[in-house]
Amino acid sequence: PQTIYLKDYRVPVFLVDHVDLRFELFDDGARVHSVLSMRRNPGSDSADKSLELNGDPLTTLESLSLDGSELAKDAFEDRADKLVIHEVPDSFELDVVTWLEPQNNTRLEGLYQSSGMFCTQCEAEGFRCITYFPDRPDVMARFRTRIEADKASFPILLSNGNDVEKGDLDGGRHFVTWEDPFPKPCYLFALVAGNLVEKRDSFHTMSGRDIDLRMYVEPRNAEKCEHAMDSLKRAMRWDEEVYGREYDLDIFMIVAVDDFNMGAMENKGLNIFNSSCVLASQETATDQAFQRIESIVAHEYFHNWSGNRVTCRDWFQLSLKEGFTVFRDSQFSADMGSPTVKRIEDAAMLRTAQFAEDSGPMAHPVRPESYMEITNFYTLTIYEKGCEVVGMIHTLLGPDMFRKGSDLYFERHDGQAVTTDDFVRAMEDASGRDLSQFRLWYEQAGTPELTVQDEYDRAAGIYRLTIDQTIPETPGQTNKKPQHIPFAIGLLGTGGESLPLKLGAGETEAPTDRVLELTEASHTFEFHDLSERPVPSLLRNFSAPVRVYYPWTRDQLMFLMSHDPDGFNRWDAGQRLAVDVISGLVGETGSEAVDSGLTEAYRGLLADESLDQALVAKMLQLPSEAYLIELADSPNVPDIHRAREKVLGHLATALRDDLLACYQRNTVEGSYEVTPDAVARRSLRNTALAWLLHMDDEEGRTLAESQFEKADNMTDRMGALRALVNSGYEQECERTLNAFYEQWKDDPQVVEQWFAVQAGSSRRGSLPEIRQLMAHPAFDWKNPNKIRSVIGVFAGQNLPAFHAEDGSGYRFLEEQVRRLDDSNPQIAARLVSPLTRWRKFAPVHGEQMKAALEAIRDKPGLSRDVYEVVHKSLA
Ligand code: DPP
Ligand code: ZN
Repeated sequence: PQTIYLKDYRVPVFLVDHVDLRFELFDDGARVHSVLSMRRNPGSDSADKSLELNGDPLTTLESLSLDGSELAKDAFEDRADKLVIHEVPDSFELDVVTWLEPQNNTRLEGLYQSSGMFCTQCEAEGFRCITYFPDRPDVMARFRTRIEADKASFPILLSNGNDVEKGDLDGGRHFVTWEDPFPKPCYLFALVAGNLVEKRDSFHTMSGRDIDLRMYVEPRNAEKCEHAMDSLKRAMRWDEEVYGREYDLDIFMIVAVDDFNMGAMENKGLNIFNSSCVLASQETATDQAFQRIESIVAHEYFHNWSGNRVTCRDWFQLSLKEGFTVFRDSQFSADMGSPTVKRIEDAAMLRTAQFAEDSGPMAHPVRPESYMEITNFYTLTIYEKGCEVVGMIHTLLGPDMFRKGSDLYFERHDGQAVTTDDFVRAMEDASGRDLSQFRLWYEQAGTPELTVQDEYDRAAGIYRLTIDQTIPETPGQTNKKPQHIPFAIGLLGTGGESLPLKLGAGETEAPTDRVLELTEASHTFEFHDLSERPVPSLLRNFSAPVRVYYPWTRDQLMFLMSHDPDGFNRWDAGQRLAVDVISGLVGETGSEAVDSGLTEAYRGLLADESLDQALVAKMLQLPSEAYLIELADSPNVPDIHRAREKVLGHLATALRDDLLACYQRNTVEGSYEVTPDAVARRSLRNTALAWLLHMDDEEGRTLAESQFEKADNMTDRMGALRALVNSGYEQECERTLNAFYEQWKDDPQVVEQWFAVQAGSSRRGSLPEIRQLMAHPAFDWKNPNKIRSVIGVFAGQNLPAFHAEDGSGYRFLEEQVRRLDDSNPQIAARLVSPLTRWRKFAPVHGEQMKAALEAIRDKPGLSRDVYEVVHKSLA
């Protein structure tokens, strides 16, 4: 496969002004008539007379005419993935007719069928599977789309924009025509045809327009739309208030489909969602799912401005829309719930998974320099690190200047396809700040490492912090330059009070919170007028996506856990303490004691009702195995698992009565609500239950069984089931799993949760048990959610089983990837990810992981998607 480079970017030679599409949908295929109004791009200096369009080997070209005349066979060349017309005038109309087989499209790119309905996924390069087209985001056109299908089977026919015409046709068929007045890249094109029910609502915009909101779902899901619709309305209001962005079309539609590679897609006016990211009811979705749905609905909606009105020039700029939009949805979620908890969740995910990506063979900058297959670059680096980069601009500029910058960005680039550099320039121009060094965040891969040293000069009353910055090497990048890092800090006195941060000797008024700006490889900051040695609170609110090394003592960490006014750092201190305690036990086989300081800190948390319970619920979660592995050098996963289990067992035993009291106290009265407080209470209860069952406590078992019976919501039902699954109560677990399945077997979203709770459990998810799940009638090789909930969860969460000493977990994944590579390469390439970091692990594991990668590499006919991941990992 070919590598594509950013440095090779050239403006398109031909532009498309208008696209007229006509889809004839049949049981055995679809015919697509496309009329393109094209002209030479005045901005291109190429004199090339030939026209190149992208295509796909699975699409059949039926006819091709230019300005009304059918092209002779020698006038063009139909290569598998490209159509070259040897000579075209400066302005012309091109008629293309293609034939596709959506019913056989298992890649789920382009036009395909999912549970009988037709739907599309065109980002990044799916439109070329539908018709021949200059499939690149800087070609923006107006689309008119007519869809024809059998009326009884496909009463609902949708595309982007407004429906302008509809009517009946012969043979029981009908049509609807849609027109989208906004020019857009073809990756935002969408079509849906199905037998769907419609849920309607409306939104009154800030300028007084009424927008028609519609959700389309399969009839069995009719009662699962309310939460998404409410979330949508909150997101629309929020974007008006916080960013001044109003919706632009008269209709906004959301469709739920079961078979979907991604979480959701922001097609103009017609967002398509993976069912699991949009459908919810109290009975079937957990609190976490409710929150995830709210944020994804908002994310896709926010793309209407950050992505659709202003789009990407090329796919190297993907983070332009994704980083910014994730930042926007994070702000939104923070505003809707608990900002501290949201920050903790985002940072935990980043530190666990993005840091891992950034130190592995697939590490790439937020704006990559090259790729083979762009779908491999929908990564945590593009999304989550990209979000952090935008967040740092927000921190450096402050909210008002940031808003000025975003206003300027939208105004200056409305209707254009632009670059991350254009975004930064708008921020600079609006604020007057120089972000030239800051741009390195887009160019350099790798997680910066900050080493912090301090000294206290009692006689002078000065406390000095020295911060050294280095950025590790990543594939293709060495000798990196220091980056511009906002480093938020505070200093605490022995009584826990916040001390003024006087950076100059004469400073009288000084804040107790400061954002230090690091720009050099080393900086020393002096804080004056301090009569005692302070405890530093570093990188408050996780102000930059970096690793911080400072020799905290356990006493300092316990102090910060209970005194730091920065909620994020309180949590972080607890995590660091737990990491320290668990790491100290890794590989030990004796009966080493668990630090009583940790036990007492947790006891304090469990008892203290004056604390924000949402924060307490987060603080009670021990660092995940994945995070512990990420932090370790040459980790031995089974050893880490045992050490963590040991600490968990110790805490659960020592705190038994506190856990029972916490469980009883946090009963949620009244009707089900997804408020931060109610979510926190359910989380505390379910954590207490999990810990009790972890040590097979009889009272805990009784509580779990009765909670399972009585639960009126999925959070509590799943909490009880999960606790039983991870306990030694095999019979009770079996009975509960069966009861759960019997009750919910007709609901795919719930069955996916049932798969995941087993596949992710180190007690229930042994390899033979995983194979049984895959043999279960509800498992479906064509459905990405099923693959993710069994194979993905096994390899990503059931870490001791995946990393079994005998290599069986690795060989299992190898087998599944090879199998999936033919039918759905995008999902196959994602599944490879846990193997890619083979160099990190102890050699006994690493060598076997490498062997699995080699076996995948040697599969005949390997897809480009998997090829890229495997070759880069082995390089
Ligand atoms: N649908 C994906 C997202 O919203 C890709 N754009 O992030
Ligand atoms: Zn997105």
